[in-house]
Amino acid sequence: MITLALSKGRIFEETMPLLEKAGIVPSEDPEKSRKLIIGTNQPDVRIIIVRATDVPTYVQHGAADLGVAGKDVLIEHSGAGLYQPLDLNIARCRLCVAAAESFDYASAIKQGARLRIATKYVNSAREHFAKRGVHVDLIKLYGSMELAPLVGLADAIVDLVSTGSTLRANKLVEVEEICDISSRLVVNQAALKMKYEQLSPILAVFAEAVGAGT
Ligand code: PRT
Ligand code: MG
Repeated sequence: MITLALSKGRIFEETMPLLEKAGIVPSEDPEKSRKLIIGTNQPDVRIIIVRATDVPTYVQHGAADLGVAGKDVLIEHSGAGLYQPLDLNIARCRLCVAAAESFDYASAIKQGARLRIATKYVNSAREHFAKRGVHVDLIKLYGSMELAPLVGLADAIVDLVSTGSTLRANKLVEVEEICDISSRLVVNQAALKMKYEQLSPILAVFAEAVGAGT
């Protein structure tokens, strides 16, 4: 049995065309079903539905053989025991620093102010500001980061941006780009050895589909 860990929403949707190329078709739509284990047209392949941030954990411990996770999630997770053979180039966005339109971020930095930064991405944020030599107090949040500068919890946030409409709707502006983000295939290192016969054709189809060759 091969177990693939995916999160609902954009990762599931954007992984589907790749799975279809590998001849794998889920028997249910996770948006409509409440089932967390979904069978496929292949009796020895199943999909488990987990939170996006939990995908690396399931794969690391071998509860899933492979999965798809955002680079944002992988940077925050230790990545131990995970083989990351492919950038699937899906669920693309960028990790940014954003602040209220009314906050003069550039001057604050110039004056050497200590900034309060709210984010779910504490590792990425710590590394970014350390590189820039900016002193920050990091405030860990689990969602809706956009609210923090509006109610005085933080001076700025580190969050993912794709269209920019969430920032605009909350009168925030992007002040720095940290990095581009896309989702990667992650594979349990032990499973890759033990189940090589079953996994390698799937990996080959994925590689071909994203133009990485085989
Ligand atoms: O939503 P939930 O809390 O369940 O979990 P999640 O947010 O971790 O999962 P999900 O499915 O929303 O995101 C899974 C992966 O998709 C992330 O790990 C990213 O790698 C990738 N991705 C791509 C995004 C976005 N684009 C994105 N725009 N993840 C989140 N967003 C959010 C962003 O945080 C912000 O709140 O969308 C909002 C901004 O979008 P725009 O279009 O308004 O700029
Ligand atoms: Mg989300």
